[in-house]
Order: sequence, then C-alpha cells, then structure tokens
Amino acid sequence: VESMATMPSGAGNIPHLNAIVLGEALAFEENDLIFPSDDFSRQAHVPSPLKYLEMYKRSIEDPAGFWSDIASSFYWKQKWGQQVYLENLDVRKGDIRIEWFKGGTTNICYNCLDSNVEAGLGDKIAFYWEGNEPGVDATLTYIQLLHNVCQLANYLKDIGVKKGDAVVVYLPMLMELPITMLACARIGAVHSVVFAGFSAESLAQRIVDCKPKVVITCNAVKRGSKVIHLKDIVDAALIESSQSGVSIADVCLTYENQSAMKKESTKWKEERDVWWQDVIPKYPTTCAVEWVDAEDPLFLLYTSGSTGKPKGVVHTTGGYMVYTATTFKYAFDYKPSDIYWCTADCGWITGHSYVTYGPLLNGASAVIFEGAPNYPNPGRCWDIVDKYQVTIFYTAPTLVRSLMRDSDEARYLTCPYFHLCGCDIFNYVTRYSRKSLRVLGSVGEPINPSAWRWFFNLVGDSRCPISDTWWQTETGGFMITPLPGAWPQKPGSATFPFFGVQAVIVDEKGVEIEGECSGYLCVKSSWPGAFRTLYGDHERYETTYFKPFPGYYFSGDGCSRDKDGYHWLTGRVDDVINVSGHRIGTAEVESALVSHPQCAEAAVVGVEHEVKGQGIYAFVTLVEGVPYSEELRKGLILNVRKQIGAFAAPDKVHWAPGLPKTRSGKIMRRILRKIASRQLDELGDTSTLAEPNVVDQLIALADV
Ligand code: 6R9
Repeated sequence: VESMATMPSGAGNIPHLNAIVLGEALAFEENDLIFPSDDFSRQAHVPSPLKYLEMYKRSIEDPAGFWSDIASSFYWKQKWGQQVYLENLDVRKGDIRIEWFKGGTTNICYNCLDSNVEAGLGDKIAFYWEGNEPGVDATLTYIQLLHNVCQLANYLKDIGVKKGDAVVVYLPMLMELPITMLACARIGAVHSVVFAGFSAESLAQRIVDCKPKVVITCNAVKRGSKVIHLKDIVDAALIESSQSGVSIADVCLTYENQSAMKKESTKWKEERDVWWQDVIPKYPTTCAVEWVDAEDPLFLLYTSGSTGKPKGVVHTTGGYMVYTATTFKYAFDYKPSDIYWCTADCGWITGHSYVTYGPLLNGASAVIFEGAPNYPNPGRCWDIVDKYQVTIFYTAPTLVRSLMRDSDEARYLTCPYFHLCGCDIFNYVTRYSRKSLRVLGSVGEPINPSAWRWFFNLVGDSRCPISDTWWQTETGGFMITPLPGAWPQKPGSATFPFFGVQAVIVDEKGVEIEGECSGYLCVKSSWPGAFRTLYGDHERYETTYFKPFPGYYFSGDGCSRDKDGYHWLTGRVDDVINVSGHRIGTAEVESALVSHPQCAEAAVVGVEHEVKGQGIYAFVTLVEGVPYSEELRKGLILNVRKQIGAFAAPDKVHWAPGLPKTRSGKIMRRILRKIASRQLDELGDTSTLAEPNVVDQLIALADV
C-alpha cells in the first residue's frame, strides 16, 4: 500500500489508470480487497502496481519498442522488417488489417523445443501425463518431446503435407495432441484441432471448410467410466464430408489408445487408415524446420458466433508466439521451478495457448490430464496437485463450482459430527495437502464471488492469488488479467488490461466512456496475439468484430469498471451462450432443433445454471397437429447432441404453441429469457407483440 501512495499522479492518456493514480492515489476500500502477501510480491516479476504502470505505459506509448524488445529473446531465422507492426482497426479507413513482425521468419515449434534443448533443458520434463485411471501416467522430457515431434513431422511430410496445408486433429488429452500441434507447426502446416466432444456432423462441417490432407485421431478414450469411440465418429464425419463433393483426407492416422480400446476391436478401412504406432516410430528423430513468416498461419480454431456456422479463427505465427509466452509468464508469475497444470482441453483456445504453446515457450513443466476431474471422486484434482506438486493451477469456474458443491455436500453427508469433532477427513479438498500451490487461475466465464472465495480460501488456503484471465479464442491470449504480485484482488474482477491492451468501454453509440461505467468491451489498437481473419471469410471478420463500433475491435462482452478502475466482465451481450465455459451460438442449437421433422420453429436462450454458469433453454414450436410428448422431447435433444455434441444439449425444452414476436416477425428473446428464468413479474412491455396472449400460454406450459 505504501508504495502505491508514492505513485506519480496522472497516467496521461490511459483512462482506466487515472482512477488509481490520480489524487490521493488510493481510493480503495480495504474490505473489498485481498492483497498478495509481501513474500509473494517481493519475488514476483511485477511486484507492485507502480511497476505495472511503468510497463503498461511504455507498452501503450511505444508498442513497437515494447514488443520488439520482448520478441528479441526468441529465435528468429531472420529479423522482422523496419515496421514492427501495421494495423488498421477502423472499417471507415479501409480493410481491417493486423500484422506483427512481418518479414521476420521463425518457427514456433523450434522456439518451444529446440531452443529449450539448446539452453540445457533437454532433460527437463515438458509434460507429465496423467491418465484417466489413477496410477496410469507417463512423462516426456524436452528432448523426448522434440524427438517425437520430429518423427511425426517427417511422416506428415512423407505423405505430402506441405507448408500451408490444413491438418484436422480430433484427439483427447493424450500427449499425442500437443505432439501433433507441434509437428504441424514444425513443417508449416496449419493445425485445426476439433474438440473431441464435437459430434460427427460438427467435425464433418469443419473438415469440409478447411479440406485437410489428413485427419489425426485415436481409436477411443475413457473419460471417467465411459468409453468414447472417437474413431467411429471420425469415420462417420469422413463419410459425410466426402458426400460434399470435395476430395479430402485420404489418410486417417489413428493412435491406438490401448487403455481405452484394443486395435483388434477398432473398425478399420485399409485403404485410408494408418496406425500411428505402426509408422511413426520408424521415422528419424530429427526433422529440419520450415522457417515461416511471422504472418504465416499457425492454426485455425472454429468458434461459435451469434449467427450462422462456426467461424474459423485464424492465428498467425510470430505475434501469437510472443504474446502467449509473455502473457503466460506475467499472469501466472511463472518461474522455472514451477509445475503448471491447466485443466483445459487442447480442443479449445485455452489448451492451444496455455497447455501447448505458452508453457513450452517458457520451458515449463506442465501436467496434461486425460480424464474427468471428478473421477474416481471429486478429490481427483487435488490428488493430482499433490502427486506432481503443482504450483500453478489454472481452471474454469464451472469446475470450481462443481467441486465446491461435491466437496461441501460430502462434508455434510458423510460426517454429521463435523461441527463437534472438526475432522475434515471427508472433505475432498482438505484431505489433500495442496501446499505446493502458489498461483490459481480461472478462465471461460465470469467467476462468481462465492466460487472465487471458495477457490481462494479452501483450495488455495488463502495464500494463492487468483488470476482471473479474461480473453477469447479471437484474442489468442490474456487481455484483462491480474498480475498476481502486483494487484490487490477483488473477488470476481479480472482487474486490469495486460501490457499493450487498450481496453475501452463504449456505449450503444460506440462512444468511449471513462471512469466508473458499464457498457460494451472493445479494444482500441492491435496486440500481437490478435486473430488476423476468419478462414475464407474476411468480410465476416470485419462485419462481426469491427463494424458494430467503428474504430474498435468489439469483443461481444459487456463490462463495467468500478471507481478504482477494476474491470468486471458481465457476460455476452450477443446471442452466444456460455455453458461450462464453452461458447455455443443460439443459432446453432436452433438450427439443430428445427432440423427435426416435427419441429417448426425454435428459440434458444441462456438461463442461469448453478454449476454450468449458463444452461440452455429451448422453446420449440411443433409442426401443426403434432402433439408434444416425452419421446419427442428426447428426439429433439438427440438432434442437438448429434449435430453439435453432448455439451450443447438443452437443459430444458419448453413446448411453445406460439412464440412472442413483434409485428415485424422478430422473436422477442428478452421476454423468453424472463420466462425461462421464471422472472414473470419482469416481463416488461409486451404491447409491441403481435399476439400478446402467447405469453400467458407459454407461462401456463412452463412445466409441461
Ligand atoms: C478463453 C476463452 C470467450 C468468452 C468471452 C467471455 C467469456 C472467458 C472470461 C470470460 C469473464 C473471464 N470469458 N474468460 N468472461 N471472465 N475470465 O474462454 O475463449 O471460448 O472463445 O470464450 O468467454 O464471454 O467472450 P472462448
């Protein structure tokens, strides 16, 4: 606190800092704040708000200097040109364009592996792999990882995969997943990882869009006690995508995941399928690197929007590399002695940036977990933390809430005398030591203060700062995040923008608002990790993200800023639902529902859900004369599971003989949201409805 009182006053043109720095410097109300310990701050990369301020100011006033200094610590075959970056974020001034380090050539796989091996980290563990079943585990050192990556890279080259070709990856959390990503990067191929919970239809859609030469998968995976036959899903997806007329994926490279399924029971297509274990070990363990331009694409990752089909977010090499490495280092206060565990799947952006690239670029040792976090019991995560002596644990609020529920329930259910004897033996958290932990992290959705406190007090023993990182598939890396040694925390706030990020809040007219306010979260200038386009659809890129508020990148999120300048994310303001941290477009679910022959129309809204954050609530209108039944309800849900994946299945189907519409035929989702959350006295003005009585009808059918 003392050091803050001596801060210089005036933060120039950086509005969100004025609140902290101006005047008496400290307007904080002590009781909202949780300070890092002195010991923690003393050893941190950024030990005080003052240091943050100094670095942040430089990053905004001289982005080129700030980022090129950092970029210089990476290996570049050839240094970038005169201009460190080039940007136009303003649709009124022409095409949207973002470039960083253009003309520089590098390779992210080289920087993740070869550089670390050369620096003497060859024998350091890169990945600790923990299987679904406790006791099943493996490790890979940096040198072993490099060898494995090279073998696969050589194979890919051998079957004709070249720089710029797409490779679709449908793998669970085996080490082969980051191995595959890195092998693609090594030869300049563009990986497109599809989360292995997506259905065959979703996978087919992505395959058709990016036309890969090869699909890489495994035969099956066990999650908890369930076996999921991934290869069958790929088979179905390949049949479906071949019907689209484009010739794609003549090879399906399949890893035999023995603990889930034996080779012999896997369905096989001789002319197309290849067992990983039969071919990859035969290849040499060295493979020349393909030097690529900083602006050459590194990967595609599909994400949901409010309309239409999923968008292929394109990230390029150089800026993404510099940005993920830097955000990882600062937001988690990473040190070489840390053991890091991020529970995200590589099928999402978090797994790309903060399981694979960010940690490896820093030479970190990371845990990869194949299984389900509550299997065989809700203590599994803390068991893993103790087993590997994890120091940085990064997860999602939905997992925090579900473990919170399970461990609290267990405490009361199994130990009725807890209040008398104080024994904690039944508590799934406290029965483990967790002493190794020093930093916690959260991502995917706003973390509600009660979950935050449970995470902080119980899991972290009130000792570990929580980095609540706000960012998106599109942003490549953290945008608003605590720096754990610098900031006093407020439970539920993502705090302040990362270096180089000019986060602003605008009103409906797109006018920036300062001080204490709430509105739409936008970003005013580019940052190295920003996505550069949507695959094959630059126009949609501009329309979705840059047209709503000209001059800005629009995140799609609402945000408020408090009197101390802290940022509080309030959730999506568009038709995107965030279920357990997974982004799901209402339009996608609606289209899956109406593809059912007996469904005439569907409207999907998000409702608050205790564990998942948001649940999916679907209103469905049936074809004339079709009666609503339990069987039909199941059929509708099955359609969504089949077309998108189980994680997008509606929690509630509400039969709607009619939907509330305006006279111009627009569905009034505002009213549907109120009905879905049973806030019936808050329906507001229904006078613009074409048929006001449909509302009463819907209310009457709420529990059918
Ligand atoms: C990284 C990731 C992005 C959307 C984003 C926002 C929500 C993510 C958050 C958060 C509040 C956080 N979100 N992190 N909201 N606080 N710390 O999740 O990417 O799957 O693209 O989702 O998730 O709504 O717009 P992605």
